Amino acid sequence: MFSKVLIANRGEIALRVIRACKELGVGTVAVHSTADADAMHVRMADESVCIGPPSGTESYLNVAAIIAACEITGAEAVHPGYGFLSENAAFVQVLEDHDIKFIGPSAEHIRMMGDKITAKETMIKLGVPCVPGSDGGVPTIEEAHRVSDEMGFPVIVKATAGGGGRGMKLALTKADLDEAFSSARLESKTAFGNDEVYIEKYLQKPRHIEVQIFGDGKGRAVHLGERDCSLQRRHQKVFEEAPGPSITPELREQIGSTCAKACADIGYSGAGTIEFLYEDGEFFFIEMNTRLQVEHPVTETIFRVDLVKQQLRVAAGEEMTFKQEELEIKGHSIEVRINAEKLPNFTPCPGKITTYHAPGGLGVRIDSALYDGYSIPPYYDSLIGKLIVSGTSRPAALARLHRALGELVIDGVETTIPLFHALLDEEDVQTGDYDIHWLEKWLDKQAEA
Ligand code: MV4
Repeated sequence: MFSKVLIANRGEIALRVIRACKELGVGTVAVHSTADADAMHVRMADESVCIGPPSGTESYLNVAAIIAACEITGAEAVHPGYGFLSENAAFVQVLEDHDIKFIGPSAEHIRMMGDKITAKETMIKLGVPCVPGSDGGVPTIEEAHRVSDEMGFPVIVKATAGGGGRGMKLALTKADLDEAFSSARLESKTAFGNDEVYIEKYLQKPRHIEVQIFGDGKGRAVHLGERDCSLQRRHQKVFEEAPGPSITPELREQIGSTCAKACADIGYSGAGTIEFLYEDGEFFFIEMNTRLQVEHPVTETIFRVDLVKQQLRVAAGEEMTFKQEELEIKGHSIEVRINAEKLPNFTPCPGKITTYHAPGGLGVRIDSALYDGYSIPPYYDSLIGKLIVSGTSRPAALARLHRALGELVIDGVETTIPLFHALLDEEDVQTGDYDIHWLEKWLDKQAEA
C-alpha cells in the first residue's frame, strides 16, 4: 500500500478519500486554494499545501502546482476525487512522467471514454447495447438527413467531446434538423474546440440507470448493480437510489454481467460507471464515466463495500477484495444532494454557516465538509453535503430519509433541503414512478402554483 497519498480535490469528496486513507494507515496530503485555508479537508489531512488563488483553474486544476505539492511532500499517488482533474488524460500522463501513481484508470481508458463516439464504438464491439444511431461521426448536414430519415424522428445531435448534457440538440422533426445540427456543431466547436457530432434516436421518457463497475486492471472486473439517477435538474442529479426501483434481479444480472465483461475485456482499472437510458425494459448505453461518482455511497451502502479503499488497493497493485459471487444486495439506499442554493431557482447561495446539526442513528450517513462557523466560498460547486440513508426496503429508506431530514439543521445559507421534504410528499416519488423529465416538469408545476 502507499505510504502517502495526495488528494487533488476539496469539500466532501476530499474528506471521503482522507477517511479511506486513514483506515488503511495511509498518510494524507490536502491541497487547497487560498479561499480554502480553513476548509475541513485541510484540517483533516496530515499535511497540506496551498496551491494557488481561489479560482479552480489556478488551484485545483493547476497541474504544475499539484505535481510540485507531490514532490515537496513525497506523496506517491494522487486521488483526483470527482470533477477537476478526475477525467483528464493529460494529467494522468504527466503524473506517470513523474513516477506518481494516479488512483483511477489509465490515460488510454480516460481518453477512450472521453470521446463519446469512440466510447460508443467500443461498447458496440464489446456487446453492450447502445442507442440506435449514426455509425460514428456525422460530418455533413446531408449525412445527418440521411441517417435521421432512415432512423425516424425525433433524433438528438450530440457532441463527441460533450457528455453530461453539454453540446446536445434535439430535433423533433425533419424541419428542426438543420438548426440542431449546425448549433450542436458550433457550440461544440466553441466549448471543446471540436465540432465532431453524432446522431441518435431520441428516447422520449427513459430513466437514467447507471451500472457501477470495478476492474483490477488485469482483466478481471465485477459489477455492483445499478443506481437510478433519473431525478435531475439541468443535468444535475438531486436524488439517487440503489437498487433501481424498476430493475428486477434478472435484468440486473444481465446488464451487470455485460458491463463487467466489457470492463474485463478492456483491462479497465478501478471504479467506473456505465450510463444507460432505460425504457420499456431495455437498456441503451449513452456514456461511461471513468471516475468515482458523487452518488457512489448508495452502492457502497447496499453492497457494504468501501469503493475508495478498493481504488487505493488496485492503484497500489494489490488485489480487490471482492468477487462477483460474494457481492449481494442488502436493502435499499437513497442519497439526496444538499446544495447551498436558494429555491425555487437554485441560485447559488454561499455564506457563513451559523448552525450545523447533522442527523444520526441507524442507517444514516452524512458526507459533508461543513462545520459550525464555516464560510462556504463562492468559487466552487454548490454541493455542501450528501445525506445517504438506508433501510431494509425502499419504503423503509424513504421513512428514514424523512426522519433524518427532520433532524438536519443548516442555518446561515439557503439549501435544497426543503425540496426533499416536498418530494417525499409526492406519490410518484413514493412509488418510484419517475423518468428523466419528472423533476423538471414537477418544478414547472410548482412554479405555476
Ligand atoms: C439522450 C436522451 C434521449 N435520447 N439520448 C443528457 C445527458 C447525457 N448524459 C445524455 N442525455 C440524454 N441523452 C438519447 N438518444 C436524453 C438525455 C437527457 C437526460 C439523460 C439522463 C438524465 C437526464 C436527462 C435530461 C435530459 C435529457
